[in-house]
Amino acid sequence: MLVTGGAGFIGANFVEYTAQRHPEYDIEVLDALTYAGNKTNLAALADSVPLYHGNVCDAALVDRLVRRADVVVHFAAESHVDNSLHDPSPFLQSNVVGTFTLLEAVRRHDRRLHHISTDEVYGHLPLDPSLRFSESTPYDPSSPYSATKAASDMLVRAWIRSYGVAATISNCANNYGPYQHVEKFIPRQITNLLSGSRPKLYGSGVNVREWTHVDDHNSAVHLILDRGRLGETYLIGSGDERSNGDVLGIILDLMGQPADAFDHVPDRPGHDLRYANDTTKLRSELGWCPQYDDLGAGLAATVDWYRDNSWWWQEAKDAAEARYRLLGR
Ligand code: NAD
Ligand code: TDX
Repeated sequence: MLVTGGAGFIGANFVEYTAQRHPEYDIEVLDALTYAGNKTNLAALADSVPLYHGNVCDAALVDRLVRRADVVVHFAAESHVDNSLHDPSPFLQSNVVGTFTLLEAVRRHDRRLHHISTDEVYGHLPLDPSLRFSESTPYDPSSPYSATKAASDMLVRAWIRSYGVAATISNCANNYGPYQHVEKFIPRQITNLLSGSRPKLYGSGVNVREWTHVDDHNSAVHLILDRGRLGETYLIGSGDERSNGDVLGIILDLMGQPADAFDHVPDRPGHDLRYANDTTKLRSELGWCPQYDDLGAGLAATVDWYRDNSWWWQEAKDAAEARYRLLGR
């Protein structure tokens, strides 16, 4: 199994999950080790999981690695909305050209591909809880990040239809858990508090996300690899929707801070109001069921992980906050 982006947040958790629960796979990782990739994420598996430091846009390297794999799981991407608003160009390269490069190698060597994507490709929803995205919701991306993920999904769909590539796609809701980069909402607030700064809430904090533990995302990916129908798209999400203000409230409480110990900062331009996925297809066809059904407990474990691993995030934190200062957030 070739895992692209396996040194990033979800990819590293996926490699660890696969090594522990699916020993039938020999795993190789291709990762460019951008600011978001960290080879220490795979240190415990260094003897059994080779890490190739390279770019998914490098056609010769990708060809070589895809040729000797049976299955490719494609996580590699630029993943942060705020960065895409500041400078979209690496998103076009890694997310669009990178997926194209991988698809061409998969097509040449007739390999099985699973493409990891996001529910952000569908745009956003009003706060009405009866409305959810489904696999047939029209694409309507808001940010440069989601536009490039939408483009990558469209390429995969076209390669399936035109060339018969053996691929599946999943679009997951927001993930949380260990190894998440400190630029993202939950780790940013936890590490702000651990370093004596105040959390930063965009706008009024009413925006809603469907928080899904990274291991639940990865269990869904394995079900799709094992039993998903080729050519199909599956939505993934826990069903646990919370406003950003509510999530921040839980973190403040867990960390022994008063409920008002945070700052409102200027809103993200084009900020999507709500994401929520109808996961009936994944649950009824493949029997998926999330194991992390208590966000408070999941967040408590995540707080402990960041508290115990400040060596892992300290340098990245300083760089991420310097980027946020440029954005005024
Ligand atoms: P991340 O930013 O933590 O990790 C991305 C990894 O990809 C890093 O290791 C980085 O070095 C690598 N990478 C980036 N560009 C590359 C390139 N050109 N060539 C090779 N490697 C490259 O991201 P993440 O949060 O782990 O997201 C992984 C995937 O899951 C992405 O495709 C993202 O769109 C998708 N996704 C993320 C979430 C979420 O909540 N984080 C939700 C749904 C879908
Ligand atoms: O400091 C912050 N304050 C804040 O209020 C940050 C960093 C974020 N926010 C808000 C913006 C969002 O409404 O929190 C919410 C979550 O923000 P992010 O962690 O940046 O995630 P989001 O923009 O929802 O996108 C995430 O989920 C879908 C991932 O980053 C994407 O890779 C994934 O596709």
